Amino acid sequence: MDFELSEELLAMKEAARDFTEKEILPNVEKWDEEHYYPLEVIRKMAELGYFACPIPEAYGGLDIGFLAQTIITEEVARGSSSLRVAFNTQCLGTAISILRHGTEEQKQKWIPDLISAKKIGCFAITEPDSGSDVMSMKSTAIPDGDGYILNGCKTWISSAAQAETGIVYAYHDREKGSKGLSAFIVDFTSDGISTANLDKLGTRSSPTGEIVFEDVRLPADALLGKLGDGVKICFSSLNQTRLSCAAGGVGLGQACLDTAVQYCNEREQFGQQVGKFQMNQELIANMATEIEATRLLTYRSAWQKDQGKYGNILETCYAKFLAGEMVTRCAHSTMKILGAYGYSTEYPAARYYRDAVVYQIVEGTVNVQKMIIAQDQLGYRKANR
Ligand code: GRA
Repeated sequence: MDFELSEELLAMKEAARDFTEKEILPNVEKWDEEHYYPLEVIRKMAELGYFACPIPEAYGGLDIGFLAQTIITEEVARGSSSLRVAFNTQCLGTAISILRHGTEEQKQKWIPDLISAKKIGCFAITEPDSGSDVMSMKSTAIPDGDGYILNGCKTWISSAAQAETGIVYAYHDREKGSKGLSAFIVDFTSDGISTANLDKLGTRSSPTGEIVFEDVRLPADALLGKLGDGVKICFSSLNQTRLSCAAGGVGLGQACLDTAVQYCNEREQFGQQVGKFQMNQELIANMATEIEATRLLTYRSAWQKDQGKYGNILETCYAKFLAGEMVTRCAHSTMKILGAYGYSTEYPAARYYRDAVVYQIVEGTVNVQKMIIAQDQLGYRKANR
């Protein structure tokens, strides 16, 4: 067992931190205020290979693994939790699924464009009446001639309105239950696709939207995997995207702690720095410990994936669950320490507070993570597959 990051990983972490300080932090508040999606920065991240870490060189990747990408994700999220989402739209929720389930032609066609951010991607699972209950989705992609006709509505999809391609989950045959769900790689320039942006409390530099598919004709080669592989691909994909959520939570939690520590050392009340008060020290100690615990769980999940254990649902849920709880507590603690300054827009604490909550919701709510973990422990249903 070795808890030290290699020299290469430490150098990568440092480089990602520099990138965040130079390219993200100077503008992050303005982007957030204006709900601006900094595509030019996402493309720079792509140029640096941020979305290419776990992808083989044959498809334009760096082949340096999930742990490397996790460490970079953490550093990016420390500057902007919004930009963390691009790791999922360009790689973990899209390119990785195509890598694992696609044909050689599909891999060549889509993966290089996604990880280089030449094409913005998305993955569409959630629907207006189907959130945690994935299997209740209503979208259909009915076989027709040598292709499929896609109909349905997806919502809360990251970069829906910006996406040029996406993986869409739909029933090709509802009668077949879980065997009737399939995954499709959809070209978003196809006729019959309309999108709309949705407003939200936080993560405002990462657009989220709704997609309506109306009689969209999909070619035969849109099918990812085999007919009926949708469930397998979907749950496996969620197990990769949850890793980026955990890493994002760690990065944002660290940002909360950094801000709180700096303030504790600057602000004086009752004749001393506010860090000298034990009640603030308790908050700092709790934050530091919970961040470190989540970081270790997150790195372990990434490391397992680097050993080929893509099905480590339990360990990824541990990390994602704790990240959601930890980051909301950290954001709240920072708000308490900064008081009115936390509530103002003068410090980033208010943005952290708004951005933190989503980690309890996306990629499977805290309750879904707890359900998966508890059912595994109780012996009802093994999480790992
Ligand atoms: O036995 P069967 O034939 O009925 O099949 C079941 C099961 O065997 C069926 O799926 C099969 N299955 C799998 N097959 C292969 C389940 N897992 C796997 C797998 N890994 N590989 C249904 O399974 P089930 O366990 O009976 O499902 P359920 O009870 O209906 O639901 C389980 C659960 C609630 C955990 C699941 O639906 C779930 O994870 N829900 C959460 C959905 C979620 O995470 N949504 C996130 C959407 S994406 C998003 O938030 C984007 C944000 C972007 C960003 O910020 O990154």
